[in-house]
Formats: sequence, structure tokens, C-alpha cells
Amino acid sequence: MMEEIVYQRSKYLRPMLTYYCAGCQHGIVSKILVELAEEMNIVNNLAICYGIGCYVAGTMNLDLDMFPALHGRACAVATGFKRMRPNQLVITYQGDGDCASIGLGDTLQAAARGENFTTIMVNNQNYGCTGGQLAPTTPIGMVTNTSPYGRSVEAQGYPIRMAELVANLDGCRYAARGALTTPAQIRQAKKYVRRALELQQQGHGYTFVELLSACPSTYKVPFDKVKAFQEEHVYPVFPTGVFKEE
Ligand SMILES: Cc1ncc(C[n+]2csc(CCOP(=O)(O)OP(=O)(O)O)c2C)c(N)n1
Repeated sequence: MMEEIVYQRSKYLRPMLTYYCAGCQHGIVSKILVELAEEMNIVNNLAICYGIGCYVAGTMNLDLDMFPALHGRACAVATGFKRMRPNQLVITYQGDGDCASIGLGDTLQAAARGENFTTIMVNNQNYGCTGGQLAPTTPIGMVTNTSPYGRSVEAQGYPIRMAELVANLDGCRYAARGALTTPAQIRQAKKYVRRALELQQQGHGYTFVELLSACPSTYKVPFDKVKAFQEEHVYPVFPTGVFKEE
């Protein structure tokens, strides 16, 4: 009987173990990136500037051109890179701690300047790689290592919704938020990243895609409760969709 191959791992995803925790969705973003790089035929013209977080180890899984920035500085580094190489497609790959906390100024200024690159911010609602501390994106009530009684408005204030915030800036042409748990969410998230890259190809200014990842190691719930946890605590705070397209 002939076997029909219906799916193959992208050759740009290295055949090696991942360093991500079980259930982490950074790896799904890796898959989206290599698939889009192949499908859009941009492998030789793509440069990914990554910040500091769990995803630093994950970069080893990708056979794409990548370079690091200091924690929070990816949008500043990518600005210089893109201005020197305007024909190259540039992505900053950042966590919510990297992009929305220490790097918030860099992100908003790049968006306001209308820099022509794409930021992918993976929002796992905490600082994952340093052990699960509270981030600007931690929902009210969520327990982290630095909010053991749950985030409270009195102590830590409100979470920041980055996609909506960036969408308010004139230099931002595209802002969307996707999720990565169900196959339908993953397909939609890939469409958001593709659209951002297409707009960048057309020279349309700053494009931003926030992707909601689970962080089972720090959620402190069993794996089979992660989806329910996201539905109860994460999606109500961070609605998915396109917030700006110009
Ligand atoms: C200037 C500086 N401050 C602090 C750190 C420590 N640090 C490393 S990663 C990180 C947070 C990463 O969180 P996030 O960007 O959300 O990525 P995640 O690990 O959750 O994917 C911090 C605070 C650092 N490396 N450099």
C-alpha cells in the first residue's frame, strides 16, 4: 500500500531535543516561524533578533539567521539592523517581560517611529526563564513566585495589554493577538504573523503580533487543567483578534 506523506517537519527545524518545558508553547511559535519562512520563500532574507528569556535556548532549534540583543533591547537593535539593511525582513522575538517590562520604552518608541520590522511578543504572563516572577502581563489574581497571594491591584497594579497599546501609536500599521493552544488558534496565529510579514514586505511600518503561550511550569496547575486555566484567567484579560490594520 502506498503511504501518502501529509506532513513533514520543516528542514529549518533542527532534529534535536527542545529545551522548553513540557507544555510550553514557545516551540509552536518556532514551528510557525520555520513554516512561514519556507512557505513565503524568505529563508535567505530573514533575520530574527531575539531578546532574553526562555526562547534563547529555543533558538538552537531553528536553522534560521538569528542574533541576540540585551534584555529588552531587541527593538533598538532591530532598528539599527533594519535601517542598515532595509530590504531584509526583520523580526524581533521577545517575551512579555523582555518586550513589555524592561523593553517597554524600546518597543513603544520603535512603534511610534514606524520602524519597518515585526515584533513577535510571546506572552506567557510571567518571567518564565528566571523562575516565574510577576510580569506586566500577569492577570489580576494570578499566583506567581513574586505574587504568592495572587496579583492584586493595590500591590502590583493592572496588567498591560500590549497589542492594544501598540495599536494606539501612529507608526504602528498592524497589531494582533493570537493564542497557541488549539489547532484553530495556532492556524489563526500563523495567519497573523504572515500578515505582519507581508505588510513589512510592502514597507508599511511597525507590525506587532502578541501570542499567548501557556506556561504550565509556573501556572501551578496540572497539565490537563492548562486549557481551562487559560479560558478562565488568560483569555478574558487578553482577547484575541486584530486591533489595527492600515
Ligand atoms: C539587564 C537584565 N536584567 C535582568 C535579566 C534577568 N532576566 C533574564 S530573562 C528575564 C525575564 C524573561 O521573561 P520573558 O521576556 O517574559 O521571557 P520568558 O522567559 O517568560 O519566555 C530576566 C528578568 C537580564 N538577563 N538582564
